[in-house]
Amino acid sequence: ITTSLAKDLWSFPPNLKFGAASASYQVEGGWKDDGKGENIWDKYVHDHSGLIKGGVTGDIAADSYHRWRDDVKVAAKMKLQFYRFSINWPRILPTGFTNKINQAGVDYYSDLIDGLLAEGIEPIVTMYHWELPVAIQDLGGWANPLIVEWFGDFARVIFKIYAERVRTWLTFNEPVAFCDYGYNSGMYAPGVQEQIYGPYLCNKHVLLAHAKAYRIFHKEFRPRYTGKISLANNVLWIEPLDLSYSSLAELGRQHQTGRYSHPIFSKEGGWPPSIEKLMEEYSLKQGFKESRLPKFTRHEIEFIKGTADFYGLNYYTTNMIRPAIPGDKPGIWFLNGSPELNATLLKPKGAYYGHDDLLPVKPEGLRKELNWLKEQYGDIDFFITENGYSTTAYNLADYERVKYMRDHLEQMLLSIKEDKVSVVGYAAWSLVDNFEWLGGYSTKFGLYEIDYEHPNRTRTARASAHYYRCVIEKRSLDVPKSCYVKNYTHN
Ligand code: GBH
Repeated sequence: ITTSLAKDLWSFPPNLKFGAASASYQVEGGWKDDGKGENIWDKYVHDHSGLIKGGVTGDIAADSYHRWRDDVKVAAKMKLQFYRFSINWPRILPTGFTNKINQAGVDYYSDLIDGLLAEGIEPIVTMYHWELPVAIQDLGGWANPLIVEWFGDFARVIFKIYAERVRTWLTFNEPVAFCDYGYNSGMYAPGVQEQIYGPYLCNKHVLLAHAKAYRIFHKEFRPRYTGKISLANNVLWIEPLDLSYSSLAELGRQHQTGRYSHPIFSKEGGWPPSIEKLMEEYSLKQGFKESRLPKFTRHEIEFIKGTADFYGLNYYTTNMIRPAIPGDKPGIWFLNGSPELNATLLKPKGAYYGHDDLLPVKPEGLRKELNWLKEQYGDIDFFITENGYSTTAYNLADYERVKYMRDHLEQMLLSIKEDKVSVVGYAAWSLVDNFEWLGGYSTKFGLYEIDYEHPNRTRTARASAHYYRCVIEKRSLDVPKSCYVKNYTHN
């Protein structure tokens, strides 16, 4: 394989769009303004402030609920082609259900969408980036099969209001993260610690809810408005620590990524066969009468299969895998492994790190992941819905982030040019600094820095914002040296 690209191949294909992403709880604030209902993150953070670094909350965050015009302004300054943001479910439906629609919430996203369109920036909407209405969690949340209908109802409401102006939709952000962290380790909202069924019920219901929304969109809205819809999967690239573990690594990928991809993107549909077999054997061995991985009916398999117009992926990192040895504590994905696989995940050698030591930087993993996905699911369009680097302190000279972006864009170009993978979008995570879940405000992912001491939450360009604008303007990785240095002129 070619690992570095000849200069004349450094241009980006014209159909590839550049943008940035955010999520409602992480930036909006205004957590109880103007009739908004409570979501599970509002509650989780208020109830367990000890779990969040610095004891902070998302009550104000970047205050995008009031300062969305500043977000549009910085997106325009960077010449972004799209801005991916998410809709806070109970801001639109305060009870979680369709009995009550909160007009102020409707207007908020409507204004944001119009503001973006006025600048020629495409709005891309994530319908769920973890902001479940508390009332629905009280009924079991993602463990309750009725959520499929409830999410479908919510989807229909927002399609009705916004589908004329929004042409790219993502149902879910990283279901593997909110199912495993929310219903397994319980480190994320809603904080359910249940390793037996929780993450697998969530897995199945999310897939059905995704398919439900896809089918509503295609049947009731797409004929009038056109548009595309998919989901944003978290993809962790997994390498065998030793070549003899390569089939274990493959099983790991199927467990991490395949469970949320195979049912939608494969020709045959349903769970990845290797995982179905593994879960059945393991469950019987544990004394259960059947697999803990809930079965799909024939009808459900068909219902889910083929419900995506492209593949959305959030790529951050790569891990190594090896069989568990005595003393390992297999946990869940991203932490250290999985008990079902009897395997352990390790940090790769030779990686560099941002502030978040859970995310070792391995740009080559992006290319390997894209190749693997293409091999598994065919020659479809791929949209990189997140990719980003964390820094710690207030610091505008974020040259490591510039390097991170450059290195990942290079791997993306290699995929496109050498491996002939169709990549149609790249979203930098994130537009501005935001509430980094358990990391609070100590972990910073923004291209623009937020001044949390200032009531206006002033947005200031980092070096990476300047670099990204250069790349977007030139549509090439080959940018002048001046693009690599800090520049405040567009601030
Ligand atoms: C993305 O997840 C999210 O979509 C986004 O909201 C987030 O801001 C971004 O990454 C940066 O983290 O402290 O042990 O709970 C990426 C996958 C999974 C990485 C959960 C961090 C949490 C570690 N993330 N993991 S822990």
